[in-house]
This record gives sequence, C-alpha cells and structure tokens, in this order.
Amino acid sequence: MTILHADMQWQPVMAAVQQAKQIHIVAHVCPDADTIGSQLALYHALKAMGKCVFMHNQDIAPYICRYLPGVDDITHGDVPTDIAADLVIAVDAGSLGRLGMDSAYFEGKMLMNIDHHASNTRYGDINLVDARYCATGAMIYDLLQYLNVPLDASSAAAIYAAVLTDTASFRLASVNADVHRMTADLIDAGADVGLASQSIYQSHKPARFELLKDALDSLEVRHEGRSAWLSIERVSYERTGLCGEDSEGFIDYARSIEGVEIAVFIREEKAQQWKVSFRGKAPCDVGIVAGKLGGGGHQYAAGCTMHGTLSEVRENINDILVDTLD
Ligand SMILES: [Mn+2]
Repeated sequence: MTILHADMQWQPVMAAVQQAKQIHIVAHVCPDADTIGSQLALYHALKAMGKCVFMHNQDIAPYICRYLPGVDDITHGDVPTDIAADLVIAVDAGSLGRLGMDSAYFEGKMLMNIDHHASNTRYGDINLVDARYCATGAMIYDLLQYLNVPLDASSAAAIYAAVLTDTASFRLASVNADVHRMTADLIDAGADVGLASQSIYQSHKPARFELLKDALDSLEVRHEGRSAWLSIERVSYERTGLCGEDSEGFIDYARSIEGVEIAVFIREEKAQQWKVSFRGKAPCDVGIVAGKLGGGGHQYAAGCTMHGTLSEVRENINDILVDTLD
C-alpha cells in the first residue's frame, strides 16, 4: 500500500472517528462518482471498524454509480427528523451549501470536512482539505490506512470509481506515479476495471445522444480559437426527458479542440438559472475564472451558478475570459 500524502493532519480525524457513536456520511448535491465513491468507501471501512454509520444525501446517486456495492444503503431527500448522529462527515463538498442541508441540522454535531477542492471554505469543525489529491476518494484511501482498516473489494471499487472519474480516466495532470500505485492496490484488492468502465462509460441512454446533438449544434469557438462554448437550454432536457447528469462529459468535446485553452459548458437548471462548467488546458487556471463568477473548483475543472438570460450569462463569462486569455 502507498500513502499518498503522509504530511496531512490525520490525528484529529482519527480521534473524532474513534470517539463517535453514530456517524452520518454525506455527499454533495448533484452527486458525482467521486463524492459517492468516497462516501461508500468510508461507509464500508467504518462498518468494518464496528461503527454505527449511515449515508444520507439530498440527491439520489447518479446512474453511473449504481453498480457500486452499498449504493442501495444510501437514502436521500430532506434529512428525516428522527436521525441522530454525533459526527457528520462531508466528502468532496467545497462549501456547506453544497450539502444542500438546513444548517440547523449541524447544531450540536461535530462536522468533518474531507475534500480536495482548492476553493474549500473550511466550514467544518475538522477540515481535512488538500488540493494535491486527484480525488476525494484518494484521501479516503489514505485515511483507511491510518484507520488501520483493510481495503476490501467494496471500498476498492468505490475508490476506483472516484479516482477514475475525477481524473478524467487518468488523463489529468493530477495523476502521478503514486496515483497509479494506489490504483494498482485498488485492483489487487478487487476493484473490477472492466465493470467500472462498462458501468461508467458504456451505459449511456440513447437519448443522451439527442442531447449531445443539441449541445454540438451550439458549439462556438471564440477568442481566436482559444475558447470553446457549448450550451443546452431547458427545452432540450424536457424534450429528451433527461437531466443535468446526462450531459456529464459533454464539455470534454469542447476542450478536445486543438488550440482551445478554456472550454465552457452552460446548461439551464431552471428558468434563468444556469450551471456553468469550465475545463482548462495549461497554463490556464479555470478555478480562478469560476471564482470571479462566484463559484470555485480546480485549475483544470471548475464551475459556478449564474442567473439571467443565456446571452447575459455568456457576456458576463466572456468579460472574465477576455481578461484571463490576455
Ligand atoms: Mn472530487
């Protein structure tokens, strides 16, 4: 086994977990495979330690995670009032708002924040935040070693899904030799690479490609070829019966264009409200771009929420990109 980062403040995390009687692990809203994989891996590990632990999120897990062991144990929706926990562990959530939960719920509970977003607001009583990690799942991989829990096949599968997706299939600059050594451990422990690949990348609904057509129709290259833009309006989601998660990955088509440094994907969440994603190529830092628009993220992947008409939103983003690409 490999420790990715031994210089982390693991001690308070381990102490809080050891002392906790009932632990609630929570993923962020619109969950992705990193937050769900982290949640599941930690769940299996804490159960193996004999801890009383449960998983409850605001939103349902995405279909690409349905193959992961334990995913059916996750409940979702508003937090039931009869839930009692003395420790809440948030995974992969950059801010308290990302949990989508009433802040009153956290009163009288210890809140632990485990995340790899550079923009993390350190909202926890204990914050284990480090942007060197390629995925929050990779932080859980280190944590399990400090907790002395053997890596079982269920945890390994969950961490593998987290790392695979958050590194865009091991293609991001965050992937170094240690990440591959970790991945080798995950496979040795029983992570099924073929099943992951089929479940995550080869199980799309046919209607997704109707949505992709609409997105590609909107493709526009600006700034002398240095930025590429895609957008999807609500009417397309309504026509195809799909939702935001079904357009996951579309932005990579924009980034894959030669010479493009910043890719922008704008999708309508509800009337006049837009979820904006950014993907970058070196030397750009789209985390800074998203930060200027009230969002956050990493150097090569970031996002924000904006309001107004599509053309207003595009102009506001354009103003920031003009400065960034200068
Ligand atoms: Mn993540």
